[in-house]
Amino acid sequence: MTFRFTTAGESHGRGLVGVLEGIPAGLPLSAERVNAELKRRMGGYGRGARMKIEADQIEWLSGVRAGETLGSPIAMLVWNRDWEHWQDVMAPEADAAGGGSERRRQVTRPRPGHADLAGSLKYDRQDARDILERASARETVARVACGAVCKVLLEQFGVEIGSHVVELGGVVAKCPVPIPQPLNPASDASLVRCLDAEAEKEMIARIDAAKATGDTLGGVVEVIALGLPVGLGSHVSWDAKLDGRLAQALMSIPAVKGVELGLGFEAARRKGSEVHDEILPGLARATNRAGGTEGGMTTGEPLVARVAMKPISTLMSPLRTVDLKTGGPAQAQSERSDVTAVPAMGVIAEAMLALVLAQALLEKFGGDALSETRRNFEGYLAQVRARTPKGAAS
Ligand code: EPS
Repeated sequence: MTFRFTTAGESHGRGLVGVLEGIPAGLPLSAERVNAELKRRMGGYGRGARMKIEADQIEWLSGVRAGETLGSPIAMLVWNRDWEHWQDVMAPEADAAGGGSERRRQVTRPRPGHADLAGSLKYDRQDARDILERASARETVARVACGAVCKVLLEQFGVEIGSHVVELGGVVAKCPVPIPQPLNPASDASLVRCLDAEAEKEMIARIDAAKATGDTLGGVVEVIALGLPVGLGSHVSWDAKLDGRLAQALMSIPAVKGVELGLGFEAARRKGSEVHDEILPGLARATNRAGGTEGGMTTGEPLVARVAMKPISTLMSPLRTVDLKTGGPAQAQSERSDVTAVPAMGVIAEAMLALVLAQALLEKFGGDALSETRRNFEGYLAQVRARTPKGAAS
């Protein structure tokens, strides 16, 4: 079965839909589990008023029966509570109050950094709302729902995914060594999902200061997957390489401008002897500077990615722009928004990591039913174990 997922929905439309195909039959699944991830996405200090309106929860539309997947497409719907206030503006019918020349809440002063300008020109729209409604990070609700299902699948194979904020508004956190396990209960306990209490205080102070001046802040999140088997992904073709697929998935998160695996850019500054992870008896590694992939395949070490998010482009003290209606200089439109969404981006990055890893796992082990996937997985692990040199620690 081909693995694929897609989302539909506008930020202030009726709701968001996620469709996920290729998950084997027999995976135990509950709405509670998916909703717990949606709740995590809504959190974080620096979020705006919208998160007070919403209470994101899925309704199953298909693919699950009596608490187990059927192997058919899994469709999930999340209603937008805020839609109630936008019904006329977002109505699909041409004669609705928000339609035609009477359109309300039009956006003609594109925000630098948002999809407003390029989208309006490309799609030939006079009202940038036709672009921003879909470009909004609200779409990530549906990604997180699909990612939550993938997390449940991965857990069946001993894989656990977590994240924490390592930088926000220029404040760099000291990362505890070792990172706490499990990771998410520790990071979720912090208002900014940061494991360094001193840095957390400073991050919160900077968010307050940015809010006071109508500004926004970016940051960096570290996302980690533990328990992966060696050999997911492949070296054989460019589009099979797991590192490339991870980078694409993580870069597709709104406002993300950079992705590093392991040492990332730092690896380019060091000598080879200070970069590569020596192989020890039992095929263990002395270090994990690679961040869990070599040659486009998992090494069996923790997968460690760092994801950099730019500050949100809706500024309450707006930047210069041009009014597309008049062609004259103007101040960019100010829509209600967040001061920062870096803590939430970590949850979204976990979902994207889970989607890519679940796809790679199912590519390798196949199976229409979970029992079949598991048999194939265990057979492969036995094969790898048999290759571990005799007498070595495993
Ligand atoms: C978001 C919902 C949005 C924004 C944010 C993310 O709600 P609203 O536009 O109604 O305030 O809070 O969207 C953006 C940052 C953006 O650039 O569009 C959400 O559910 O995550």
